[in-house]
Amino acid sequence: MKALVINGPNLNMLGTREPGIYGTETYETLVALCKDSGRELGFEVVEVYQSNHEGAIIDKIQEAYGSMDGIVINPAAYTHTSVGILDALKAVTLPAVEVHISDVDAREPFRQVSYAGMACFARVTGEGLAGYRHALELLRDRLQG
Ligand code: CA2
Repeated sequence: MKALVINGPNLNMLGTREPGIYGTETYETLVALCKDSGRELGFEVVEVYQSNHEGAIIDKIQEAYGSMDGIVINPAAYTHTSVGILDALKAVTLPAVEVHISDVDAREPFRQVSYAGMACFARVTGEGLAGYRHALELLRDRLQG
């Protein structure tokens, strides 16, 4: 089993600002958490990718076709705007889980809209960084059928 974890814009800033919403842990901690959790859950590969650019995220999703078994994605702000990311997820037909650190449904109305989520079989919100482990667990269960 090979998983690709994708993080969208500004998530590389974790731990530097807005600790009340996103916590105090850094992006490096998140990468380590994904890799460690993935290993424990039985994944052979967990690649963790971050970009601030919509097109780069779309390229990465396309590259996963044929080389990865599933995707965990936090598209960050692009969650609420990007039909391009939705279309890429639909095009590759890989099982995908949407994850958000904060409880997006309890925040501003514009954060309660998710385009990417329409191509995902599961959604994890409001669990902080631990939500990435939960998302990988849901992906593992789906892949192991
Ligand atoms: O809760 C989430 O995971 C979000 O995807 C995070 C996005 C936000 O636009 C979504 O509505 C919900 C923002 C990520 C920005 O992360 C920062 C981290 C530290 C400092 C500033 C921003």
